Amino acid sequence: MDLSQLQAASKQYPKSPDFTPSYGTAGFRAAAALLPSTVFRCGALMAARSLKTDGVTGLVVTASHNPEADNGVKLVDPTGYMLCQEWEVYADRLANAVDPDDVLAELQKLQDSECIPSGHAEVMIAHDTRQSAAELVGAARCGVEAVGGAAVLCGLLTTPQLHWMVRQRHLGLPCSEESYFSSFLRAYEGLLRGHAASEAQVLIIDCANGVGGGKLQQLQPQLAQLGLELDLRNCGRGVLNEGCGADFVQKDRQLPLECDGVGSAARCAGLRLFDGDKIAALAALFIQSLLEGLQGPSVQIGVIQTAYANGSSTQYLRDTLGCQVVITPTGVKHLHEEAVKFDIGIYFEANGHGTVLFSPDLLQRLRKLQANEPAARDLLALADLVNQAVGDAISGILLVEVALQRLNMTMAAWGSLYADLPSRQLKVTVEDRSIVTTTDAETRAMTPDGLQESLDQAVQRTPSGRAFVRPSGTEDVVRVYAEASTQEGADLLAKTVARVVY
Ligand code: 16G
Repeated sequence: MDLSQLQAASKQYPKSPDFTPSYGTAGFRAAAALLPSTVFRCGALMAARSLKTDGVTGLVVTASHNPEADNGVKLVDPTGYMLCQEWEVYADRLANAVDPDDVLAELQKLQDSECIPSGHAEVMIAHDTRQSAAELVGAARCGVEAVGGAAVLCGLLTTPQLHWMVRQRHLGLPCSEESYFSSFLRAYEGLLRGHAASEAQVLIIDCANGVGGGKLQQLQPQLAQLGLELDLRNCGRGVLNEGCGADFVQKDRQLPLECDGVGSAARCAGLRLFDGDKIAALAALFIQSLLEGLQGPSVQIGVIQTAYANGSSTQYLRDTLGCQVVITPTGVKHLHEEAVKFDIGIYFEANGHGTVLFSPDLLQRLRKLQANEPAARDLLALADLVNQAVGDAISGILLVEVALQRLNMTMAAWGSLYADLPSRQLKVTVEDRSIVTTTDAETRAMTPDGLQESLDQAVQRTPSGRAFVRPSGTEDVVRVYAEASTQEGADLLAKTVARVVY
């Protein structure tokens, strides 16, 4: 790695002295104005990672569901997965280096401890629709180039699109946006051939005024030809994530803007919440139905959830479907890590983040069988339909469509696979969220002293009660989750726990 230009370039992106960025659930997030130094350094880091792995890495400038004024950066390994967790420590150290000398010293340390070879580094960079994107993409590019790497500017993309493209590069497969769309469409069409509903399906989608809206517009005509009409709301006129978006709908349990007057027969996210847990249940049911047609040894399905998963969904998956269920801490990286241990790993957080992963061994077996077994063909198409790099809302929508049509299932039938236990989420603003630490996949609080005991007492008083607290990884708050046999019980439990935290 050529570090000769680093200090000079780093001077253009000074870190404000009070800013102590921390690598959170999925990268760095903060008020956009604070981030140029962080993003510059992440550019340099991902160039180093590219050299270390001899592969192309990725970087996305986005703060997902945060407000427009925030921004952030997500880092992608050459496999298309998130940056490996061992390197998060380097990201933290670099982001907190006080000045250009310190940045150089940190990168030198990294170079030595990881034995970074010299060679050609390449980093693919994308961004969402936030106004601060241009400046931060410039900082990322400068960071890559400051250590002699090449930045490939991929423009406006969803995060999962960039993950997918990086993975395709790694596999030596076509990696353009066009191939992203065409591969999903091909798989979608294949799975519904001979099984499609007789009438066109209309789907209302809340695009949260973000990057996904434009992408769905690009898919709209081809999907309409395949019998799926997208009716896009919050598609760019309003403010990003304000009164809309999955996070808003799931946490606040409110209909998003532009969705008033949607008839109760219409299907859209928001009228009745079909959350990540419901998607996991549907995916597991659908996959089990496909596996019935497959000859040979049984296929191990694992469903990975977090503590936010509704208790009824876990019970349904375990007891009714007989799936193995694993609970991990919040954040896709944790679920993903467990999902790869199964032949088919289904992971969805309650907030909808998630995907279905097929193991390389299973894919190989399916490829051998596909000439004679329609079930193998279907499962292979499913692996193409569902983004294998990372959770992807666009691909998730298509998965749900296919599953409902293939299972011949109405929304009502899907909704009543199991009845959710009433739940409530609250967030508590505290001076320092890091005083709350947790264990057992975030289900128990370790600190501050006495918190877990008070929580246990409140839970014991609540029929079918369950509650936990955790520090958010994306906002300066502590989150509270409670569930109970009645809504009043869940509300009361959440309030009681919030008071204890406060
Ligand atoms: C990020 C994570 C998501 C997690 C959420 C939790 C990714 C791609 N995204 O959006 O998995 O559920 O943060 O946010 O990993 P919180 O820590 O603020 O509750």
